[in-house]
Amino acid sequence: MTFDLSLYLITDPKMCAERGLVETVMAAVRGGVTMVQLRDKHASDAELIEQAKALKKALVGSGVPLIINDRLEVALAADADGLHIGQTDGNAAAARKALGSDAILGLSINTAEQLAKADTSLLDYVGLGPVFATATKSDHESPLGFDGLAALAAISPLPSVAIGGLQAQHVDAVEKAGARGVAIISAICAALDPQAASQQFATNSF
Ligand code: TZP
Ligand code: MG
Repeated sequence: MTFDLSLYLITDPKMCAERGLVETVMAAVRGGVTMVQLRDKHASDAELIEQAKALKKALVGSGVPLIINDRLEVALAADADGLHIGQTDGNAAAARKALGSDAILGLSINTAEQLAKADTSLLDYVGLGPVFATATKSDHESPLGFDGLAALAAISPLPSVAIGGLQAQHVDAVEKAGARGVAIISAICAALDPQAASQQFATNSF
């Protein structure tokens, strides 16, 4: 399935709780978000399946794909559009086999070694980061900066999306570094107005 990495929203359960998960995501989509990833490290599969189904229903007709973080079983049960896996999550081959050739499959990358090891023929995109240190992911790897991002983007055979500590004013530098988009949690989910926050990212190019 076709996808547009330019403004990739990743949800955080706490940051979306007050407004509601679906409400936050749909406000962000109205603001220009092009992809949505459901990410919750602590929810049960059953809880995540329910949330994924609600999001999938809300996104019908928007053209915005729903990606699930880590949980292959959830992606399958909710008929999501794809799966994003990290370096320590399940393997890409099993995910591709289970999801089929049309699913969108992404992998997190922090180093050239990780990229060299990845079977990119199984993947559709890579997430490169963190660009900056961020409080959103307490166990993140060392920050790449824009130079590190550019170095990885240059050797990636796949389109890449940059992640980690990014704000609307960074979009230009990310684009210059060669990534195809920005992946955002706090700057949208924790914004007072997620629609307006998304609009700021969306109007800053890509
Ligand atoms: N992976 C690397 S950094 C990060 C993840 C999931 C968190 C990004 O969140 P934020 O709030 O956009 O910095
Ligand atoms: Mg992961």
